[in-house]
Amino acid sequence: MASATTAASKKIGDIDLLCINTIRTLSMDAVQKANSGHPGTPMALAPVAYTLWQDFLNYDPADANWPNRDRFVLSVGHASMLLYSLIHLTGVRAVNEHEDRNAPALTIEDLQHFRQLDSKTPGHPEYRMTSGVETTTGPLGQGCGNSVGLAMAQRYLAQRYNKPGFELFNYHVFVLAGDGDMMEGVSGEAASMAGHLRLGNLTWIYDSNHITIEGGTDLAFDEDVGKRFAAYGWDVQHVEDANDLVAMQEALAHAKSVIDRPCFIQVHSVIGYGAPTKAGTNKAHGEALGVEEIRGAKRFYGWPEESSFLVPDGVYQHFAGGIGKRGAERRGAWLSLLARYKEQYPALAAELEMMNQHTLPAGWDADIPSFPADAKGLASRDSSQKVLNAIAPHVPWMLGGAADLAPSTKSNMTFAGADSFEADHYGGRNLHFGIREHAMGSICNGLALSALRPYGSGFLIFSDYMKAPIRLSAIMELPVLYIFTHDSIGVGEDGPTHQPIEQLVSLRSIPGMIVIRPGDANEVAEAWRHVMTLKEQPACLILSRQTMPTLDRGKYAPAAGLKHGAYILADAEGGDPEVILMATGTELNLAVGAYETLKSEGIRARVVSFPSWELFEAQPAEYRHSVLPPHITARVSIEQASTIGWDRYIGSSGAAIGMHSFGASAPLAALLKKFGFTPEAVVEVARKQAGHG
Ligand SMILES: Cc1ncc(C[n+]2csc(CCOP(=O)(O)OP(=O)(O)O)c2C)c(N)n1
Repeated sequence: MASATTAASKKIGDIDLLCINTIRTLSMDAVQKANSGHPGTPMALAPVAYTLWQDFLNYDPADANWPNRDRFVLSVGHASMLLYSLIHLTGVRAVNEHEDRNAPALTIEDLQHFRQLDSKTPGHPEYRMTSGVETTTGPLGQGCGNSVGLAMAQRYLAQRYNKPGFELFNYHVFVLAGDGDMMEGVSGEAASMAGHLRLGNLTWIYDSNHITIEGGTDLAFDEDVGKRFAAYGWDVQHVEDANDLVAMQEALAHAKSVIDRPCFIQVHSVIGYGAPTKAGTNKAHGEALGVEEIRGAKRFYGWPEESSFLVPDGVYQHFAGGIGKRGAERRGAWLSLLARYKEQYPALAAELEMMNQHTLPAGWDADIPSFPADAKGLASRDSSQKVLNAIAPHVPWMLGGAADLAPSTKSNMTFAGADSFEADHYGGRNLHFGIREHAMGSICNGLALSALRPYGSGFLIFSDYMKAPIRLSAIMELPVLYIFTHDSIGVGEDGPTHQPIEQLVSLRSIPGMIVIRPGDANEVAEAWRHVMTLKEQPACLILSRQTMPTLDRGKYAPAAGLKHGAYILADAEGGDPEVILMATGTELNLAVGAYETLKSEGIRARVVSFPSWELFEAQPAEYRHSVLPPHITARVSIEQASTIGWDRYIGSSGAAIGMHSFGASAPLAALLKKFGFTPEAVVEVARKQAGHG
């Protein structure tokens, strides 16, 4: 254990205690009024959070978006009232688009509407809903994972944009985490990576209160967490009593002084501190304390027992004179630094502007290749790599990597200067997540929260390992790009453990997620062209390991149709189609082959390339009906995945060629035959649909 260095610890006075008890009682009162929530942890951690915010956090409540602000992540999202109380008491101003800008982010009335419909104080902190909330937390461990992305972003920004005399980015990332966070695997993955990357700008404060929902942590958890973090390469300190403000100040001062490794502060606290019968028990964790218990706690704090939502005189002013004053000074100095930076480094300043506005530089897509028709073609993972490397040099704030699969997912940036992001080179753009899919997703969210454009890649099958952060990208409306390859039974000999079946429909079922499975190299190019313009939506690119022909776009419709989600690739001649064939990815070529055969037999068919359900659903009904006319009910979908969902497009009488079981380990040709993905099988189904069977 590293010893705490001496800090410039200030004297603790009555006003400090008054502020702390205000946080505690606001939290208790809000949970009581809602009759729902988690009072115990805010009561226990109020002194810790107070010390951090009031004495350390470089944060200007007047601008919660200031790019160089220290980040505070409440990974124990269930203790949301702790954060809401701080946002209110420090006078954070609203900055989100839908909010009344510059009004207080949270008023006392907002605290009184805790957990109510449309309130700004939902059960768990939600990014974009409440200014001052840096990330959505609640699923335990995610805040920890996000924080590593936030810290990596600072390191990248500092490396690229800081110049002698211009330290534009030097912020620190602080996390409050609990036993639940420490038990979740994602925090271990993320901590291991943070230790490897020697992220000295990251501090996790671990609230060790030995209580979770079922009771004592000894029911399930007895390792020495501090030793684990020491083994990860973190600096580890202990604070024996969460109420010891001096010890907390010293620990935080030490954490800020350590610059070559992340810091871990294990704080010992009593959940529900001050509650007469529930303190130190799981009864203080997740329910309102009850009127009598609250009275008793208030008595213990020396608080008026009958008061409710009381903010005593002097509390707002005290915060204003601490975090408020310090933040305003720091931000003021930073803004003048930025003004001088703009004069001296106009090109870099312009980059920062674009990055923060989520716009793209002129000509960002100028080098995207157009792929000539080719019967053999190439795997979509390969065309994707070409397109990625045509775009990324133009967008220096785009960073990404894989969970140890970059040679397979073809997600490496290969141009000069792309390099690897490592502890001795934070300017690298290729991220090596190691075999840590869950942390990869969570870190990508942290990078996107920092206005960078991240991508993470892996095999589609392992998207299951990172479903929670993928879902959170969508909830937070973050433009994270997920590149998933090896997208079907086409994986062949690796067998059912590696062959995705239900993953595609599962990703498509996430509200707000854009899933694109392009059907040839030019559709891959169009897919990238589209996803790069997304500002508030995550996307999944679903790519193949095996080759697919590059279609002759002189003969078939241009790939630009991809932006509509589905488009007519080839149509019937001489009348309405007798059957519509819809396909995605590698199966598009099967549809085209079947179309040509049917044509030679005099059967009128239409091929609809259908790379993205979500983009298609966003089209006006008129367009959708032009592609899939309601009166043409003979329809076939072809996709090497679960057929669930295709009924939406094939209707009740159509046929879905897809997977109805797990796959198998065998050479691809054998699998295609076994599971019905041959030209003959498709033609037969189509013929039947068209009434010629
Ligand atoms: C991934 C995940 N699993 C389960 C939960 C449900 N849950 C919320 S709080 C909690 C217990 C957390 O214990 P701890 O971190 O010690 O918090 P404290 O009791 O100190 O408030 C659990 C299991 C969750 N929010 N996220």
